[in-house]
Amino acid sequence: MHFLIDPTYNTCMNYTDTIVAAATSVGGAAIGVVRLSGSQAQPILASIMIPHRAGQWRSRHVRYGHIVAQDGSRIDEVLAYWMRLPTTYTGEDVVEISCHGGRVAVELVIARCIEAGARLAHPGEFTMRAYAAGRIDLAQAEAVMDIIQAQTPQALRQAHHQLNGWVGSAVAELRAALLYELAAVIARIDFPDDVSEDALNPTALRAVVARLQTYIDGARAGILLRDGAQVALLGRPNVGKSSLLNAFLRTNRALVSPVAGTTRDTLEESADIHGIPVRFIDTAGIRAQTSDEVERMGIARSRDVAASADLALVLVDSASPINTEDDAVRAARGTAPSILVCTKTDLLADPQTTTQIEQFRQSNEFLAVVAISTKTGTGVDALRELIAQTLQSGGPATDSRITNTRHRDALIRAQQSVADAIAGIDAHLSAELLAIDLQEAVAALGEITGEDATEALLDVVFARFCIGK
Ligand SMILES: Nc1nc2c(ncn2[C@@H]2O[C@H](COP(=O)(O)OP(=O)(O)OP(=O)(O)O)[C@@H](O)[C@H]2O)c(=O)[nH]1
Ligand SMILES: [Mg+2]
Repeated sequence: MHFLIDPTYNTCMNYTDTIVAAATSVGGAAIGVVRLSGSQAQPILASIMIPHRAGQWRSRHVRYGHIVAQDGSRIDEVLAYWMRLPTTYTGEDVVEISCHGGRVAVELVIARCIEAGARLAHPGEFTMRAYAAGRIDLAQAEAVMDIIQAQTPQALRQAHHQLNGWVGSAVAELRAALLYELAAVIARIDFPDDVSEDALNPTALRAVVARLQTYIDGARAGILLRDGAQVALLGRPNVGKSSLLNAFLRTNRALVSPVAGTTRDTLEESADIHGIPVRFIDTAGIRAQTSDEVERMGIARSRDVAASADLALVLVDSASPINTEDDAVRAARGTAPSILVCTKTDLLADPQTTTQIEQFRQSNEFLAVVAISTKTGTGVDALRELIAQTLQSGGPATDSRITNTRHRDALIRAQQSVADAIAGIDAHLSAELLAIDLQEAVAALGEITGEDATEALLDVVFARFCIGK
């Protein structure tokens, strides 16, 4: 069964239609929830369901019965309830029908709702309606999606905090401070004789810049928690990269062997590292030179991974001499922050390597130097801890972190505009020019919560959603 999406759909549409979609993922589950929203939600339910007990439909009262076809034949056995507006998710009348979770049952119930007057919802349309009704702001709408896609409990907590509206409150405070200054600037434009230049207050604007900086600084940690981080395992062949990947995952995911060059291609797996969703990338051992074409391709890929990683783990074998291959690895690692991981510490240490590791420890080349043995497990937990600390460094200890690159970019633009306004005040620029800078800052902040969101921006935000959200 296929439901066509209206290609002319855009976020400017009005919301007179009653929409329907599966709120749960379809297929194989005990229960599937079909949700309706709109003025006809309750009449549609009343027209397609025969409740087991006779009686009135009452808001927020669950009823048991059957969804039936037009000829009265039963489609599925359900529990259903209707919630009267306005304190519903969308701010409209909402109906939820819990039917059986099989694909056919859910699709037939949806088809019956459509037959009775509903229209299939567009991706994100329920949340879009919640936003349009003023139930949530744009940052909260995005948090709904983040909750659904959270990869770790900490990421979920962070998304819940955003859904609770801290971003909206923070943005409102900053906007209020800017609007206050903007009012002074506009007063000076309108009444240049009555309002002196001294009425413009760069100190208050500097406080806004500093506050914006705090949020921008914390964003890296917040975004990593939401989107996950990429950590590359780099090292010459046989150094123990795949063994370390397996230790992180606590499974034998990657092939491990004493043969140098066992891993030929990159291998990616995710793990929860102290709440951060980390994607570990095991790579082909990097050699200075090789005549094997496939190995060369693998090494090229390792270099690409190293270049794009958020963090590189550079492995050296503490039981054998450091050689030119190790130098090639260090040269290949790109600009990502890196941790030196000395492997196989259960074996007898190579004295020359021990000296060189000590030199690395003294230099600033690596963020840290850690000794591990995947054979005994020594140091692996400490390394996990260090990875988490490194990825979260600079982030605030609270959940009030910016988690979204869209928000961070808007904060950076707002900060630049405020900085321009401060420079303008210092340079005695005209009030008209200062007003433009401050208006731009206010607008950039408004994009975050949706006050100044354009239709195109809303389309981009809601395009991430799936049908039924
Ligand atoms: N004694 C000891 N041996 C280890 C340790 N870690 C790895 N090894 C051994 O070192 C060899 C190579 O390990 P791998 O994990 O396959 O090394 P790799 O870096 O992935 O190697 P390539 O895929 O060839 O680049 C295997 O025989 C492992 O059993 C360790 O901590 N202690
Ligand atoms: Mg390997």
